[in-house]
Amino acid sequence: MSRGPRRSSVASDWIRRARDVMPGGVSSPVRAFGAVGMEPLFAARGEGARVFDEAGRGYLDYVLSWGPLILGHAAPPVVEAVARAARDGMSFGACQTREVELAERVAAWVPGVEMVRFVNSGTEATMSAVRLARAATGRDLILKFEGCYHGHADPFLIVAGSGVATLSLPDSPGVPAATSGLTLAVPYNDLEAVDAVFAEHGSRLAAVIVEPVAGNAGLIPPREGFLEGLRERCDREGTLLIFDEVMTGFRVARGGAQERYGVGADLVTLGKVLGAGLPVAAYAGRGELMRRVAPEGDVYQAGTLSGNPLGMAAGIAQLDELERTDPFADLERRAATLVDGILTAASARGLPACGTAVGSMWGVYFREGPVFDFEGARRADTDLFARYYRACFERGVFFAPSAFEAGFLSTAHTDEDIARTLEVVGEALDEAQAEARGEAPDEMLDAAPEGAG
Ligand code: KE4
Repeated sequence: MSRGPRRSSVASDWIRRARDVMPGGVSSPVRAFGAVGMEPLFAARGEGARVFDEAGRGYLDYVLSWGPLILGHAAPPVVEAVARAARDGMSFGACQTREVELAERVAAWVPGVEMVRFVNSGTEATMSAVRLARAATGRDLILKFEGCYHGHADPFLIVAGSGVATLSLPDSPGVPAATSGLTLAVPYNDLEAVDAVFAEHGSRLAAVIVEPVAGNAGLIPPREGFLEGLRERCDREGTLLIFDEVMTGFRVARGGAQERYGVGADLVTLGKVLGAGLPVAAYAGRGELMRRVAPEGDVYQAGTLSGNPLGMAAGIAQLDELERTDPFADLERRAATLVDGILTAASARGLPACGTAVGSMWGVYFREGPVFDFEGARRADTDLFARYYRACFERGVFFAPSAFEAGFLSTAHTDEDIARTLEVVGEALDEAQAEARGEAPDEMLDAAPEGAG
């Protein structure tokens, strides 16, 4: 298959203008494409499994807004629901029935959830859950895992994953030692390291916060017994277990990781799929804990746009469509087909690679497997990844522009899309190997801008 056309000069002009008025030209660092040495994509519109740039080129999209778009771009039920809600008003700063309807759906879908508080981002959800855990236990320390990313609030920027890892940032400047000193971090999947923390600090630990499937260091599933082990240790010490399901919620199973692995958390944070692309997130749990939150309780947390009517409408529409179609098994099958195909393509070229799919989240590392923690993820070949990434993108496949991110899949991705993607992956690996041998890629063909994906 021919390579896609050269990036348009239109994009370069927008990137220059963006960088004049926005740090790095982006609203979030992971969008900058820095780790893959490219100018960022400017998305003009999306349709099903594809996103289109400002020159009208289409790309098969496996980023899907970093997870929210499980039905694909501009899914009709979601768009119609949001349009209807918008015609009734953009925001009220008052109660409205849609909040109740979405909260009831979350309580029905997510194991162990009796009450929900909506917020506007995953970061807000995790920082509020930690505040609640500290209030409920009267303790200050939290334990997180290296490579896990729980948003950009100060307590979490400790050996974090996602953009922090992508940019090889140290623990971010601006986080006071007094704050970072309250967060402990140990390797993911390492219960011995957890035991050491509990032995020394157990009585001061308010919460263990974990991504039940680590999706911000590539994709690292929990080892057998890891999540159960966290549950046991938290029960023993009176520490609360927070599952950060912003990424796994409504994606690794209908009821998220709690359902998939049969391990109950005390608090769950949710986002992404919950808002279908609008800024909706939540923290949730059993009533006895959640009733501590103001105004019923004394733990303060608030938000001007929390429970926004458009976001609520989007979330209801997306969850109702997932309820109607129950696509989870089919999504997992397709994600597994994609990963197996990438691993087969790498192996056929003598390239070490490992990876897996959990539900419709997936990840591949260019290194011998398996990968159990962040240290292992960081030993993947990021140079090969960058060459492979650029070659895939030029052929119309948009993966996350970092080796430290999970990929996603939507119900809009067809078997033909997966097959086309695997064709591109093979060509991209050939090109990446040729470049590594010092053979310049052949000139990009200036195909018509009808869209490469
Ligand atoms: P936000 O504050 O970005 O809405 O959510 C933070 C967050 C919390 N918990 C988990 C498990 C998450 O994955 C995230 C955000 N994920 C990243 C991508 N890996 C968002 C992309 C970005 O930073 O732009």
